[in-house]
Amino acid sequence: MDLRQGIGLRKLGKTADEFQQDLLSNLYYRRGTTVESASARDAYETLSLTVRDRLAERRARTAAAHYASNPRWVYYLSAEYLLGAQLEQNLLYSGTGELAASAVKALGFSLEDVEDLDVEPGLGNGGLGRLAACLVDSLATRDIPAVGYGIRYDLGIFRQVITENGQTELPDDWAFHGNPWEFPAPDDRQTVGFYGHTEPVPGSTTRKVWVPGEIVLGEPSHMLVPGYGTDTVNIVRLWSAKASEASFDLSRFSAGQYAEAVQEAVRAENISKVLYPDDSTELGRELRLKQQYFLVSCSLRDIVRRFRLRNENWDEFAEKTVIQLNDTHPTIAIPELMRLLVDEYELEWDRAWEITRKTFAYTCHTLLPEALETWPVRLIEKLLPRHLEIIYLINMHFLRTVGARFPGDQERVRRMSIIQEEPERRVRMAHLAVVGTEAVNGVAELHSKLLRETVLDDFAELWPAKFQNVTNGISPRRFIRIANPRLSDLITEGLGGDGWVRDLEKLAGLESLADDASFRERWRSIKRANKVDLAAGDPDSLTDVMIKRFHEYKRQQLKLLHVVTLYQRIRANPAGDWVPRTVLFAGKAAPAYHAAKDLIRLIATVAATIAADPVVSPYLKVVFPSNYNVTLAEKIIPAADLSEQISLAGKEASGTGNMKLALNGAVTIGTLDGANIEIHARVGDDNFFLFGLDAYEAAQARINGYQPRAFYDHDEELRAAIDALGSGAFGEVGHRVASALLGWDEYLALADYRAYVDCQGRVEEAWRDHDRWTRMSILNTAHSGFFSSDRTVADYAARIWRVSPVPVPQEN
Ligand code: GPU
Repeated sequence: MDLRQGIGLRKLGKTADEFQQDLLSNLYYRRGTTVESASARDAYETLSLTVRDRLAERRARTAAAHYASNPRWVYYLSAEYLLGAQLEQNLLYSGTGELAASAVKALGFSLEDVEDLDVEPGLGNGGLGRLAACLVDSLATRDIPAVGYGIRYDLGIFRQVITENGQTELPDDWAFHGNPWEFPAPDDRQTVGFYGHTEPVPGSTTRKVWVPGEIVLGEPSHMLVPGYGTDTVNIVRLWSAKASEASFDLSRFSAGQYAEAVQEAVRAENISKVLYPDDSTELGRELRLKQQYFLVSCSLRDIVRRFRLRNENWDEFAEKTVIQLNDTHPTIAIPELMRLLVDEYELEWDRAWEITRKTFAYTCHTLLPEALETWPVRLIEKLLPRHLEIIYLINMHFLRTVGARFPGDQERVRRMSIIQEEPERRVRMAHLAVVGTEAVNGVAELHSKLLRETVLDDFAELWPAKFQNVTNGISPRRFIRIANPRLSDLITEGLGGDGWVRDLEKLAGLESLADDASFRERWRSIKRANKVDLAAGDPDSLTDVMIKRFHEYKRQQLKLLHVVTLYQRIRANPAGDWVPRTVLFAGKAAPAYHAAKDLIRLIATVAATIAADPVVSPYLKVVFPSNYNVTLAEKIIPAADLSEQISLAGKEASGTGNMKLALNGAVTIGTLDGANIEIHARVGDDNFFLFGLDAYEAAQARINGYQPRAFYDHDEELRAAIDALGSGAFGEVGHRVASALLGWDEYLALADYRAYVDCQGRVEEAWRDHDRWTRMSILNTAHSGFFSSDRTVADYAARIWRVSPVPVPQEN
């Protein structure tokens, strides 16, 4: 048989018998056990391998098709991926759900037992990491040749336990039992240098030799990323740090110095030991910079290796390659590619710069000044001495351009420089990312506009064409088809087919069904059944959810003030006609973010107080499930009635939870922030509860000397709520939160309190009218089509990446 003809593989069977046969083969040959002694974990591992084999066959055809067409590739560089649980996804994407259920049953287990053992790899913090996962899903679904590069952290985002004392953090050893979804690829191992010094190259003015002081190995493994409704299977390639053999000190070990013997190896392997659990705040730690360079160095060498499989001429590199930087975390890739091209491949500086600039594109995910990464010059100098020299050269050329365009404007040069001088010299990674790329985008319309008008205004003036918007999106597969099977089935029935799962704009067809009373009734009972499954509270109560990372700008404190106000109103009038509500908070706080952790603790305490109050508890319940992650989100979102998106306008770059909730028929109460604006524009005023300051008013309020006390003084209910929190009944934590609000209130919670609480009154009015609410719910889903990450990827492909699909033939 000629292996170069096609992929040389037999197709795996599609019948129940064939599937079961394959499962048995895997049980005996790969798991090494028997039917009689198979545990639930054996069943899980074996099923996973059986499903994986089906994707691997498609992967082989995909790779063959990509190799044959030598296409332009998208490489997505991201420090974070929140891929979610894999088994259920891969059953759906391989169309083997029913085969799997019966095969597993024959082994004596249910599919649910087995799915419970599937642990999600928590290799990210929040929205940014989940966005990366949605984009790679949609890249595969759109048949775009792509690889996602990331770090295989041994420990993912911490496991959170909520008690009345607030949040505690436990390590997340996600791959403790192994991970059946990944393929190690030790042959593609890379060598990464750190520290050391540079030496001149005789006869060259631009080239240098970098002599690193430490060497670490990067070992890749990949996970399969199947497209939905297509044969494409792409990969994410994750790097683990490995110590070289030489770093184990055998003589020390023999002398009984066990700790010292492994010390160097431990230090090397610590690079991929743990995900930094901070979300959108800059963290100035040497190990974090090491992680960033580790990811970049391994990935760029891999990209170059792949390029050279089919190409020789460097002039084609930027035509065959686009590298998307997911925020600034991988921005050191810009000087690293320059270093490879100039020092190692001996290209002229100008030619190397031309290639580099054309290769990269940068997505910015924030407006918060504290989230814009900068690194101390002396740290980069120590860790990456050659990169600092290259950054200086890039900056010199860049500032010449600025000087030529704006002669004599020294102030502008100072503002735009890649190097910040005061109070200490630091490298501004966002500036480096803008200078070294072909395109820069924000993640929602308002965000992209504010980037151009504020944070990056000088750059937008210099290079207006470089700045774009690509509004975020979410995978309809994971966030409705998998998460909400009941609603998905009803939609499929209502629309007469399941084409909407690949073409989400088709949901618009639900609009007319909103007027159909029996359809509304079914919609409503599905929402109720999802609430019963979630078991968070009375399924007939208004399920009001705020699920996202804890951050002051997102304003969980504003939601808490509302809860306290409801509590006080009910206490004052127990016989009132109250709308029963279940308020669900979920989310993690960065372990060192004390204000956010205070808030979690305060919410937990308030929840307990309400639960213990016989007068209030029939109407108001506050729940705070532990450990919010993708898996938990998939359970909460289908059960939500009301979606809280109440960040201070101008602070949330986009938000993506807002899209997931609207897609599942939750109605949003929200500010004019991030993608809320685009949701509001599509669902319309009647189907969205809008309140609060807009971004310009919020910025203006600060400038005009905002006084939180004035709001406290003039609003009796607000005063009562804050006084209750600060009264001592909730301890020191209540005190701290209350006085932070009264003293400074960075995110204007008090300014928006009255508008918010009154808006919640309109929510209750709408809720009392079941028909009206259900109509709103259906129309939210109907108008969510735009928020598919398939559309996001199509936007990037057309306007930033300029790539086309490469379909994978069904047979080889
Ligand atoms: N985001 Br910067 C993160 O999750 N982590 C970060 O470090 C930074 C941004 C979020 C934004 O806060 C959110 O608004 C956005 O929807 C998401 O990235 C994806 O773009």
